[in-house]
Amino acid sequence: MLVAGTLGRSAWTLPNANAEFSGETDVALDGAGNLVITDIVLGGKDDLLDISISGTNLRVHDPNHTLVSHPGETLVDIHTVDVPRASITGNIQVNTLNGTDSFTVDSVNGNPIVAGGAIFNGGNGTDTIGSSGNADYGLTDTKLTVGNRTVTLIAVEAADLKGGAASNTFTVSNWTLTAKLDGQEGGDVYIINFKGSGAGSVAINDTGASGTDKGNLQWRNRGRQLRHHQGHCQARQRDSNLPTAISRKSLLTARMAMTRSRSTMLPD
Ligand SMILES: [Ca+2]
Ligand SMILES: [Ca+2]
Ligand SMILES: [Ca+2]
Repeated sequence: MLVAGTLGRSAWTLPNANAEFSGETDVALDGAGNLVITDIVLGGKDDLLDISISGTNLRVHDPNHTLVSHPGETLVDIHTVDVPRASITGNIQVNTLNGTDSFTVDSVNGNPIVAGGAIFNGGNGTDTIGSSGNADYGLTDTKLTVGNRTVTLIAVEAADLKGGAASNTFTVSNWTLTAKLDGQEGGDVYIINFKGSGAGSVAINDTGASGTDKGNLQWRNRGRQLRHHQGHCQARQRDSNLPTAISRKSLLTARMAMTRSRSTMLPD
């Protein structure tokens, strides 16, 4: 959209009128009952989207950008659109296009992913799938499961998964990208399956002060790295098919430390 006008003898233009007047991210139901969320800024922007349940609605939110609503939806404020969950009979499609984007599934009020699942297409740039709240999570290069619901990942390069106050299980398999896991409070379980080739990394940084966290690390190939830090332990194994003596010891230390209660973990 281009708006032009005159003021006295001068002409003025507002070249970014679309963003000024309409918003920067479109939130629309299509004819098939899919909820389609799209970056509509020319050239893209850095989206910081999250979805959650709000009563009978699915809430779409971006604290940094303005959203566009349509009839049947509620514009709560310029950063927040509510969509009746009953009207989302298909899936949720998130197309963030250009930019360093993130899309977070927030289960604070229950799992917001509809039965038809979601598709997060990050587009160009380094994009992150995120989570928060109580659920069990499964992560691969192409899919995040949140409880019994699925988010298909396309052109997504990183994951930043957080749990909630209860016990949460994180299972990472066939992962060649960059992931951060934080179960927060409660006794959380981390199951990391390092298999195949590739340069994937998983960092576990459990910030919860309660519960006994457990790690199950399966190391079957080269080129992988795992760290469990925040002052507890760190293990690396970058080399060959079998761990070296040093890295085997580190791995065992990591296993032992992660299965102990937090208060008895070894210092760095
Ligand atoms: Ca974007
Ligand atoms: Ca991308
Ligand atoms: Ca937890």
